[in-house]
Amino acid sequence: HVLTLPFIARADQAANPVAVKLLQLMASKQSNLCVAADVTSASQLISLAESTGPYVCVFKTHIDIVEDFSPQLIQDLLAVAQKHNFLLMEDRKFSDIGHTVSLQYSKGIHNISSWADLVTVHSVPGEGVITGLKSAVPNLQRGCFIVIEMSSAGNLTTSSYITLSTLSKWLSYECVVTASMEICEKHPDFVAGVVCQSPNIVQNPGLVQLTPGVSLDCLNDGPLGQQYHSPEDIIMSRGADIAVVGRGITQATDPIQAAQEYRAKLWAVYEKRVSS
Ligand code: 5BU
Repeated sequence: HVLTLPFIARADQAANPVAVKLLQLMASKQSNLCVAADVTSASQLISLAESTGPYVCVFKTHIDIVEDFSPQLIQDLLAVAQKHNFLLMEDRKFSDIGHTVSLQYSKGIHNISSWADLVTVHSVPGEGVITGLKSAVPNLQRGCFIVIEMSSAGNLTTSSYITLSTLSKWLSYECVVTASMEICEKHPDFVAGVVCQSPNIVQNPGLVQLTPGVSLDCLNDGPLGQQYHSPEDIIMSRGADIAVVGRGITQATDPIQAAQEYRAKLWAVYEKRVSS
């Protein structure tokens, strides 16, 4: 079963080269922590990468929120990623037609494809969104994560609370999951994994499950809609391979200590999972 297979064994079964590298580095670094670096200045971004870098497998950015963005920031980010051995994920959630996403990926001031090992993409536009992204990076080792379920309250991708009266909602949800997984299977060279909240969506051991909405202290962020779960819940019950932690680390009094604590707790639950 996927959930009890160690990351290192799954690396042999991954088809996307970034997924192979990711699973190997998770095993060697003993980290299944991704920090969500939702900060708005270049200096904050670099200092967060420097301080949390030793404890993370993936450093996730929203590069379009950085107010003083410059190409130098990317050079600095790449240097820190190399120094601390983590991958860069731009959480762009591409969601347009293939031609447009290929431009959004490889053009503009952020030139995402030139530096981000991984990007996120919505499956809503259909397969063309993947073909479009792929066409922009014919000679680069890049990968994507397909967003299948979101963590926010009231999102339209949930199958929870199934009753007879919500059967049609459930059926349409099942179709979205199935169709999204079909896209994954059709593009194994480019798809590294999925972003979701439930176990059993990922059946292929070569795909990685990334799950946001993790906090040791909070249950939600009020009207903004985020919903949090504990490391135990996210790794054991929800099937996450990698847990995404943003404010739990970035807004902690001591982000280094918080990153160490989240890494240790998340890794301990993973070890429990594979030994069960
Ligand atoms: P937080 O501070 O731990 O709530 O940040 C969560 C991060 O994960 C943030 O960067 C979001 O963009 C990202 N995210 C999410 O929270 N929920 C989702 O379903 C997806 C991404 Br997809």
